[in-house]
Amino acid sequence: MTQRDRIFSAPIEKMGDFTFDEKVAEVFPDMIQRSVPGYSNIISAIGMLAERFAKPSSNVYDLGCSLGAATLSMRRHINQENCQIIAVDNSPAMVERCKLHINAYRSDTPVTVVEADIRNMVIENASVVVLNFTLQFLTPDDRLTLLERIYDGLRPGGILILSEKYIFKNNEANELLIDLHHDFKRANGYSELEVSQKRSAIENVMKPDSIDTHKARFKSIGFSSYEVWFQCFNFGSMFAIK
Ligand code: GEK
Repeated sequence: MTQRDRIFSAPIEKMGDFTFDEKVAEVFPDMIQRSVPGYSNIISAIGMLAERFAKPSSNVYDLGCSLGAATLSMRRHINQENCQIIAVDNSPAMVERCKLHINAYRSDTPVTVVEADIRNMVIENASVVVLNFTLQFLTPDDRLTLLERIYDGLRPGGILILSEKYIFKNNEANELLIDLHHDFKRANGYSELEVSQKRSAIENVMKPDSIDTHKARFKSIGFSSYEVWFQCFNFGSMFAIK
């Protein structure tokens, strides 16, 4: 049983920037499920995409793995000789719990959980790379550098799955999609105070890109095909194939 997220339920006097600490890790499955529209659909589809794209004797990366939801979904679907999953997060609280989740079951596809900054990870011989709502926490310069390194580490035909929160250039559309996201959170039991306090806390650590920015960056890096395969309100997921 996972604990309910009540992190922003009481008034907070001085809003600190959001961090992935012990308190967040403890309630994370509840938090992400109630905050990210389409999260479970995306996790399931990541498993399906990994099943298609994972190759024998290759590496599969889950960058910013949190508690390992995408890794577990991929592990259930991948059936390739000598294919291993490397799950990475720089939050000690997340990594500690992720290891417990992964080690709860055995499987033919080995998983290594690494506590590291994804900006310093060596990415090589990759058939699948997942960035499920992680890239958005890096600075714009770091986003480009990491995506270039992922491209270099992917085998030809390999896939990057990139899920993000988006911003939209048209102001009216942008505001509507943000409002719909907040309605979604209220419908999932978050109060007005929780919605507004989380918004203030996250605004300083997360500057989303537009879908056009993502596509232009994929193009400039050299990916041969890329497209949005899922969108719900201002959240979605894209693939980019080398
Ligand atoms: C899921 N993918 O459930 N290096 C390593 N990890 C990082 C870094 C970094 N530089 N920056 C942030 N993180 C998961 C959900 S959550 C998304 C991903 C969210 C980690 C951070 O510690 C956190 O665990 C994760 O990226 C983002 O499919 O909370 O909105």
